[in-house]
Amino acid sequence: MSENGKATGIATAKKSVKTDKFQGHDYYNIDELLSDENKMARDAVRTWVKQEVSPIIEDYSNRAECPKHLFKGLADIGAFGPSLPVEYGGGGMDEIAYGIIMQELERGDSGIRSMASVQGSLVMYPIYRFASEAQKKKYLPKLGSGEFIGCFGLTEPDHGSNPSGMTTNIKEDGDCYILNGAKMWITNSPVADLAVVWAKDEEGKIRGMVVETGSKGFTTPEIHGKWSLRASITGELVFEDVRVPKENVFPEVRGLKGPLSCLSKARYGIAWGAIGAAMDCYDSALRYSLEREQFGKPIGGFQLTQKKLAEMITEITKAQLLAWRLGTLANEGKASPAQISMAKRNNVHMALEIARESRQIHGGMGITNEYPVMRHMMNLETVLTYEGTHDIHLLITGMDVTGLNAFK
Ligand code: TGC
Ligand code: FAD
Repeated sequence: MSENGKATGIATAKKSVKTDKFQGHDYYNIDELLSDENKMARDAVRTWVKQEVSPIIEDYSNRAECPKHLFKGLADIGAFGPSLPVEYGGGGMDEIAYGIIMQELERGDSGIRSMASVQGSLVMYPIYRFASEAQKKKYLPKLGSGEFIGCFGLTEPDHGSNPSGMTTNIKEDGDCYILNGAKMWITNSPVADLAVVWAKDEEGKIRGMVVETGSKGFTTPEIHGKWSLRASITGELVFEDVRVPKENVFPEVRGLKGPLSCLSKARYGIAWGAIGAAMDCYDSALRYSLEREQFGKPIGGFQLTQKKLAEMITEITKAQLLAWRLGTLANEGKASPAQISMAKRNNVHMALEIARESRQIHGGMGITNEYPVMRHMMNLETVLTYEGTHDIHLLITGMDVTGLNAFK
């Protein structure tokens, strides 16, 4: 059943595969649990993705180029910090609206959702939560409007899953700190105006700070050769004696809980986002299975194809319910980091499995860019790893239920 409760009419769909014919899938009438504002946000972003993302994404992805012009459009549709207060550049909506916006963006492409996740949850959120009032006023409106692009530097070449081992450091020097070190795999760094950077102070405590990319000694080389998230730009952050004004360092927060609280916000968005990629793969497979004939009938009429489709919609429905419940907990300020980990892990893995099954239903055509499936599949390999790997999230759940730490 489609989201508006009508029969899908997919069987009568035209042959042109380039037009974006996506429609949402809502087998359990979850729409009834959404507010009017949630549905309006969803529909507006879906329309924007159909108009601005779908027509260009295969081409940009093929060329491994970031569609930078979309930053402004993302700002205009309110994709940067949807649940942050309006006076701080956000959208003033609830957490479910934030989630559903990420779902629609990732339906278009995980890299487009990444543009919004980083800007809203990993750059605006820490500035909103941890920076001085003067810093909030200086940066948040321009980040919310897309005038400034931000990036988030936690991962280092030798410290990915274990960020507490970071070696990037600051040393006090008059009215500045001197920043040295390097960050790796940083989404948007080559196009960023500023970076939220996490580094150890002289006491070995992790501190957060805003570093402007024009600063002397600060470079952001691009990482090339990615087979995944090709429409998203990724780079390094290299700091060689960079002078960071003291007012740019977040005054109160110390320790890993600073960056990890930002990750909770972004992981929550990914738990929703992955459903978008899964729905697109399912939608494409369902339509293809009704159009493609072998042995004299549509392949959707064979039991083995129906098994794949039935399992896909079952898994999507379970993931939707998980995300919706997590959203209601988040609205009440009660979503725990471990609950967020479970949803991120489950939903991304679910989406990747669906992409693989969908690729099979498309046969040989499934490996081409005539269909979105292989692009989603390759993207989801990154999504499975960033913001905490699949196994790290399993260990977070394991620790939560046993009380025993199996990381170390
Ligand atoms: P641990 O001792 O467990 O925790 C240190 C402190 O942090 C607190 N905490 C959290 N706080 C808020 N939110 C969370 N999710 C939190 N998780 C833990 C914790 O209570 C403790 O507080 P306190 O007061 O006692 O100091 O730290 P650990 O060193 O043992 O590490 C735990 C571990 C492995 C789970 C953590 O380091 C981890 O999550 N590792 C994965 C790293 C990761 O996710 N990196 C992501 C980099 S950013 C990214 O990928 C962006 S992609 C962007 C895009 O394009 O979309
Ligand atoms: P490692 O930590 O080296 O892990 C390798 C393998 O070992 C994994 O399978 C992992 O699960 C496993 N492993 C590690 N520790 C354990 C353990 N204790 N027990 C069992 N298994 C373990 N980071 C940022 O800070 N900002 C960004 O904007 C950003 N964007 C990214 C964009 C892309 C395209 C990619 C690919 C990554 C990005 N990252 C970013 C980094 C990302 O968060 C890390 O890649 C991720 O946290 C994993 O770190 P790693 O790659 O060093 O892998």
